[in-house]
Amino acid sequence: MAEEVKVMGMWISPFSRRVELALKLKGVSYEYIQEDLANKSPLLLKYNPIHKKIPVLLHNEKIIVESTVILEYIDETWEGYSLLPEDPYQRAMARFWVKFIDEKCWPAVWIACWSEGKEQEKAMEEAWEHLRTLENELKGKKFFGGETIGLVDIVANLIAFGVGIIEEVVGIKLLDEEKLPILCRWIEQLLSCDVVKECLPPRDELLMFFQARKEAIIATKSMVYKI
Ligand SMILES: N[C@@H](CCC(=O)N[C@@H](CS)C(=O)NCC(=O)O)C(=O)O
Repeated sequence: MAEEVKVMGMWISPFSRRVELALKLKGVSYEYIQEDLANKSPLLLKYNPIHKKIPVLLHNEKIIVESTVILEYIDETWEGYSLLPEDPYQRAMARFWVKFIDEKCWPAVWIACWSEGKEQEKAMEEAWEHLRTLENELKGKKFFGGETIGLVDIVANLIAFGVGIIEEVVGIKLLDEEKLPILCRWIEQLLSCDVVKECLPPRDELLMFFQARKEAIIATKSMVYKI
């Protein structure tokens, strides 16, 4: 019987792009279901009643939520391309960097992008500190996964895909080639991979999305940190 693999996501979401990229690296065909987060579908609420968020992976009768949990499920379910290394210590280290990106680095980068004035200056310093930590981890390597894209690269798409465009919209420079040459070279290398290109949201649409977000923030004078 043919497998049923579906991804509920949103075109702009780096979290659902993670899942798509992992499935593509594994060579697994899937059906993509676009979710409207402004008007969440009964299916999303049924499949992810706790977080009510995308992405959701549907594999035959199984439902898996939370992107990093989904990535490990994908790695363990389908053979071939490996997202995590073989060695238990290296696997532990990859999971450490995944947590660092999601819990420390990305929140700091996001706040630096969308805050203003003194708060922004402070947030940018914090974001740089975390980005420099990632830069150090990349020293001597092409990807976080070594010679090939691994779990950490997939998770770090957050930084590679959208930050450059947000910088353009809000007029800041976090991913500065002089400050972070290794990280900037990693972004270039990652974004030039064909499989990654297939997962990139259209640049123009992303630019329009973030422009509209900026205007909404200005109009309502509210700083909404949620993506
Ligand atoms: N920790 C979650 C984060 C996913 C997430 O933030 N998804 C956003 C879209 S990018 C969402 O569904 N937001 C809906 C909401 O917050 O109500 C994961 O890694 O899957």
